[in-house]
Amino acid sequence: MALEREKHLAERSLLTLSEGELLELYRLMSLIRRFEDRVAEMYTRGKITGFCHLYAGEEAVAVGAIHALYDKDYVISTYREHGHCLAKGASPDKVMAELFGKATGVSHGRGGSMHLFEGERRFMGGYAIVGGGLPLAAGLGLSIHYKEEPEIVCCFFGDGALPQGAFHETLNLCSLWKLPVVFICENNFYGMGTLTQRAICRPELYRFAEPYNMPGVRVDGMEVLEVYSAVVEAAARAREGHGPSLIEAVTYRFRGHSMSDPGEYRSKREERLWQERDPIKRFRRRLGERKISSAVLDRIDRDVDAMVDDAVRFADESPEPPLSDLAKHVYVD
Ligand SMILES: Cc1ncc(C[n+]2csc(CCOP(=O)(O)OP(=O)(O)O)c2C)c(N)n1
Ligand SMILES: [Mg+2]
Repeated sequence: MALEREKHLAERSLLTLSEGELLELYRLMSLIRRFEDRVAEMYTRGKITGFCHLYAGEEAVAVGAIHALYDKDYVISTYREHGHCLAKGASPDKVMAELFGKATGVSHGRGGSMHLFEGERRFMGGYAIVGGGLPLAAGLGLSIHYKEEPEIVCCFFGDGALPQGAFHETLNLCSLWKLPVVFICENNFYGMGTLTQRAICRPELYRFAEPYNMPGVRVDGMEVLEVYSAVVEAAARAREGHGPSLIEAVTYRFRGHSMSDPGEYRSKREERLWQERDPIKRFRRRLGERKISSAVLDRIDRDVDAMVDDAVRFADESPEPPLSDLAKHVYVD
């Protein structure tokens, strides 16, 4: 599925990344999976309400891509953004507290699941409007370009954003002005219950890069190192002033579109086939090739479990935002 060159680069990353970095990639994917599992549980128990879209199955995309960035680079995402926010280094305590609507949350309890924002980590938000992050990414890129700063922007969006005018306008302008943006389309084959091929006129989404005069590649979004390698290249290109790139990461969400979607439009067989490609299990096997033992990985899983337990406790015990703060943190001062 992915282009041969991307596979080759991923092989090289397995050899060249340090053991510490490989373990960090594993830790973050494990953290996101366990975090999302607990979010589902807390939602069912009524601790989290409102719209809530989980990222389980897609962890390799956020983790691989964000590992290829510097801390100061910007990330902007969609309403399925818990994973991106955690991969960008936000505290699980503060993300969970946001989902609980508590004052200690990353958005002070004002945003909830779809509107995480962590300015200090340069995580520039989740957005409920499909395609809503794309023009904002162009704005961030323009600001960096104007101020001659060294950072870049990494913009995640779903396949559902491709037919939007905002996608086309943004790619055109970013290419024309050579803005430092890496566009990552998370193609999980569905926009809510609609198959991509029923909504978009061509199946190879990365080829939408061509009319906008930028490189486009497709990577296996269930292989963290493939995503990482592709973003390393695209980020270098953006940073050197050569403009944006489009990366299509082919992936799959393991749960329904949102917590209220039983996902009846997908066959059990299809779901099982993708479960077999679970990015975390696959990466465990790859780490075996680097002689990293499963005992080490099991220990990471246990540490992550404890961290997520702490996050739930922190969120549960945190205060609600007081009524006196109702108008605070809503607009920038
Ligand atoms: C402009 C706009 N139109 C419609 C919706 C309703 N809506 C919410 S999610 C969604 C599907 C988006 O799918 P995709 O971009 O593939 O992201 P995924 O959920 O698969 O991660 C739609 C149509 C919306 N939020 N915004
Ligand atoms: Mg989709």
